[in-house]
Amino acid sequence: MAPTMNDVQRVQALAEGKIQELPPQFIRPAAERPMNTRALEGVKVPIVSLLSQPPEELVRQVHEACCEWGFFLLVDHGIPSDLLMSLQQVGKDFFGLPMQVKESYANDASKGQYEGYGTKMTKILDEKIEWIDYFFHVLAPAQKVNYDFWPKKPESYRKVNEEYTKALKPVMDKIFELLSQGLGLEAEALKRSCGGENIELEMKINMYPPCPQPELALGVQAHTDMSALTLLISNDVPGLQVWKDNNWVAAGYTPDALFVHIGDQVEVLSNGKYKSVLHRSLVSKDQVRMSWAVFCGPPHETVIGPLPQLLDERNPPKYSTKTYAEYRHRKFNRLPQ
Ligand SMILES: O=C(O)CCC(=O)C(=O)O
Ligand SMILES: [Fe+2]
Repeated sequence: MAPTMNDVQRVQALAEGKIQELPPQFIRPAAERPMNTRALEGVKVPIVSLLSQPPEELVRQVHEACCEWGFFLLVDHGIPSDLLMSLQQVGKDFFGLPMQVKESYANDASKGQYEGYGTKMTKILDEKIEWIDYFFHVLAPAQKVNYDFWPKKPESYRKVNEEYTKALKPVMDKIFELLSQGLGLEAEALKRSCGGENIELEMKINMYPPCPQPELALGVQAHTDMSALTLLISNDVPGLQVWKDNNWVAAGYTPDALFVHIGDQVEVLSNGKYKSVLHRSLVSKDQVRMSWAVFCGPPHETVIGPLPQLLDERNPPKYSTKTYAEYRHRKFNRLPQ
């Protein structure tokens, strides 16, 4: 039977119960525990300034970061600091509302309603749960937005999120352009392949409450994003780690930086030139970590495969071509792509 609202144990509620020990369903197997898999010290993730000059240098930096890491921090992106602060404030205010109010936004995956307030559940008995609650909704395009799913409190939630979407879109466009140019393609190539102006933006607010035994748990387990690109900001509590050359590397916290993740669809389109970055997030003993991830992905009916311009006899396709809907289905059900 599908879980009803009342069976879902929110991680935030569990954390507020001041438990001393982590319940067993959150305890990771030894090989995944942050205490046994520490991030390499002294290695830093790439940082790219959008003001880097000349333009070829900017293309080169993004290309190198995405070939080697599939990830970089973007600074000087032009999104005002106070807008980033407001986005964080309205998200924080929502999670500060009484549980009963938050539950009125509960999602219901069993009915195909993915938007709303959620906690990841698992149907697999020995699979571990992540130490996280989240809020998920569509930001764009306008015809796919359903404001019924958005938080109505705080009142400025909608206005701030709309402003953020408006400010983020040109940054997303610029990143797609730079990525396309780095592959020797025309600037519009990658975005056009992801549906052009119909590209879908989804907001996921991740809320990681303080965790009694953070060394045994994960906020989000190691994964790659299904999207084409993910653009994320976080509060000042570090936690994100990215996988590079068989080690975890901490992304740290850089004020106002946008964390840019290459997702699976750009890896496929680029025929593996750009890496979809494997990443995970850790939790803290006494601080709330929050992050705001915007997943940028093609409309589900879009057919995605290695771009023909990148293929020749020496570069055969490394990935199969399929709709994004089919890709998602296979990923969710852990079927081979
Ligand atoms: O919180 C983070 O920094 C990462 C979250 C994440 O990977 C995701 O939501 O897909
Ligand atoms: Fe992710």
